[in-house]
Amino acid sequence: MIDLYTWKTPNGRKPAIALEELQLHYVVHPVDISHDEQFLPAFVAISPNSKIPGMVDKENGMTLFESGAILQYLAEKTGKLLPMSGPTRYTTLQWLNWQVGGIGPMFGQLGFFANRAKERIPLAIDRYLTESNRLLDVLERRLSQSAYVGSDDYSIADIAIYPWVVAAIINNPNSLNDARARRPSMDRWMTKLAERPGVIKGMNVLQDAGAS
Ligand SMILES: N[C@@H](CCC(=O)N[C@@H](CS)C(=O)NCC(=O)O)C(=O)O
Repeated sequence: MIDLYTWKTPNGRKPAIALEELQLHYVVHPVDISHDEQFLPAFVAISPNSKIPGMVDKENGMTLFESGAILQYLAEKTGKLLPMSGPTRYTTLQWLNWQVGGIGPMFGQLGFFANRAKERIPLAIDRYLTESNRLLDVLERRLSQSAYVGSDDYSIADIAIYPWVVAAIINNPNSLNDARARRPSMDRWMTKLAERPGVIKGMNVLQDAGAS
């Protein structure tokens, strides 16, 4: 049994999708970051950086934070969604890390400066919008050469990237309104992922919990 500590954000949906895809038994514990629950001592004991998601594997006591590490752990626990050796393993991990180091922070800053900041700072919005579009172009090029992001097989790299792309397009309807139309390979990939039962369930994690 796995305890997943999460909230309904792109990073929070990633492990929920993986747990659904891998058909592992898990219990979701909401950490409402809109009410600062990420700073509660019980959660900080699991995630010392006070960010969701966090995870405890009750089978062996393994405690983890950082969504990329959680995805890799779940894949290695089951031997699925990540090759255990060979070049494709490292290509997949490379794209997983690209999401954690690039897409996540850049799309996150775009979301803040374009949608949530009290002050409108055009320079910041322009910087993060330009970088977000550049990252989407990198994704489009990759998906024009490969069925999925890590390789021709669905993997934890797809699971990491998809919730962020969905959120960026929904949250920036004016600036990214033609993001999919301009990127046919990414559009094809998004359509395929959106049909997966595990993706549907994971994307809806905590959907009925209070406001975010
Ligand atoms: N690199 C981390 C990022 C986690 C992260 O930024 N989580 C956000 C939600 S998407 C969070 O907990 N924010 C609360 C805060 O910043 O106080 C990961 O991939 O797990």
